[in-house]
Amino acid sequence: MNIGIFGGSFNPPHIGHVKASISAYEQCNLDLLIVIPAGTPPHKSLPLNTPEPELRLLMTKNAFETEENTSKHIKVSDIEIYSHERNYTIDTVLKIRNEYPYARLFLFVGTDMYNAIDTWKDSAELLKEVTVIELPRCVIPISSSELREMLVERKGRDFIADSNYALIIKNRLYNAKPDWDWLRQKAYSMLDPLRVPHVVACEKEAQRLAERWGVNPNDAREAAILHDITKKLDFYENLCIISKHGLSVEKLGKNEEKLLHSITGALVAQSEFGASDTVAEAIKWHTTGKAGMSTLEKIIYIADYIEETRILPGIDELRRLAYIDINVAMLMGLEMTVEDLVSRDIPPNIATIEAINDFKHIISMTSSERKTI
Ligand code: DGI
Ligand code: FE
Ligand code: FE
Repeated sequence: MNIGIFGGSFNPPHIGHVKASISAYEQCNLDLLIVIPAGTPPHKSLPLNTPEPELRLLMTKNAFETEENTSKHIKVSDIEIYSHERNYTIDTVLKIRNEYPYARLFLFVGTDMYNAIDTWKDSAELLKEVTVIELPRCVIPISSSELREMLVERKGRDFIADSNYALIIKNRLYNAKPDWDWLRQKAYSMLDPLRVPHVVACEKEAQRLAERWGVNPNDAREAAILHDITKKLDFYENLCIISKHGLSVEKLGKNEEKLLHSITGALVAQSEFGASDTVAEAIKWHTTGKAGMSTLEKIIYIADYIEETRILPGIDELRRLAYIDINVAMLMGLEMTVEDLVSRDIPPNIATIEAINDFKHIISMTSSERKTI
C-alpha cells in the first residue's frame, strides 16, 4: 500500500495545495492520501487572525474531499489540528506507521521544507520511514499568505473552493471582503428575476450618492446589493428567519408584512454574507426609515427610491434633491410614501412617522442656522 502524507497550515487551503498533491498522488501511485492540517502551537508564526481549528479542518475537508476527487482515496486527519504543542513530523509519521506497518509512506513537502529537511527533528529516522516528495509550487503559483492579502482586496476567489469562499465571507475570516461579482451573483440568485434590474440600478445610485455625501462607497454598494435579498420570501419564511435569530416580531399592522423583508434582509446579510453592523442597519431601515438615520442609511433609503428604473410622479425632483440636500430629499421621499400608503388605506409605520418628524426638525434647524449666518 502506498500512502501519501501531506501536512500544512492550510490557512486557508487553496487549489495550489490540491492540484500539486493530486498530481503527486498519481505519480506516486497512491492508495491513500492523508492530509494533516497543523495545530496552533503558541510560538509558531501563524497569523493572529487564524480561524479556529474547527473551521480550518472544515475548510481542508472542503478543499480536498471534493466531487472531482471522489475517485481518489483522500482522508483529512485531525491528529494535529487540536494540539497546542509543537508537532514534530517524526511523531506524526510514527503514528501513521503504527497504523500501517507495511505501507510505503511518502511525505509531501513544499520546496522550502524540502531544502531544510536535514534540520528537522530526528531527520535520519524520518528518512528511514518515508520517501520525501517535493511538491513544486510552480503548478499554481500562490501561497496562503499571498491569498490572505488578496482576500482583503476582494480578490483570490479563483484559488479557493466555492464552499470555502462562502465560508470565508460568511465569517469574514482573514478580514476578507466579498468579490463584487460573487456577491452580486449570490444576491441576484435570491431575487425574483424581475427585481434584478432594480438592485443593479440601486447599487449604481448608492455608490454615486456615497461619493457625493462622503460615505464609504463599498459599504453603500454592499448594502444596495443585499438590501432586498429576502423580498421573495413569504410571510412564514420571514418569520422563520426572525425566530432562528432568537428574535420575535411585534404585532404587525395591516399590510405590514412587507416591512419584514428589511429586518430579515439585514439578518441574512450578516449571518450569510458577514455584513458589518453599519451595512446591516442600512438594510434594516431601507423601507420605513427612522429617526436618527446615519448618512449610509439615508443613502440606501434614497437609492432604493430614485434608482433609474423607478417611475413615480415627482421622482425627478427627488433625484435632483438627493444630490443637493439629502435631508430634504429624505423628507420628500418619506412624505411621498405616506401619501401613497394613505391613498391605499394603509396606515404608515410608526418608524416612518418618527422619521418624518425628525427630518422636519433637522431641516428647520439647518434653515435657522442659515438665517443666523
Ligand atoms: O423593496 P422595494 O420594493 O425595493 O422597496 P421598499 O423596501 O421601500 O418597499 C416598498 C413597499 O413597502 C411598498 O409596497 C410600500 C411599503 N411600505 C413602505 N413604507 C411603509 C410600507 N408599508 C407599510 N405598511 N407601512 C410603511 O410605513
Ligand atoms: Fe425593499
Ligand atoms: Fe429595493
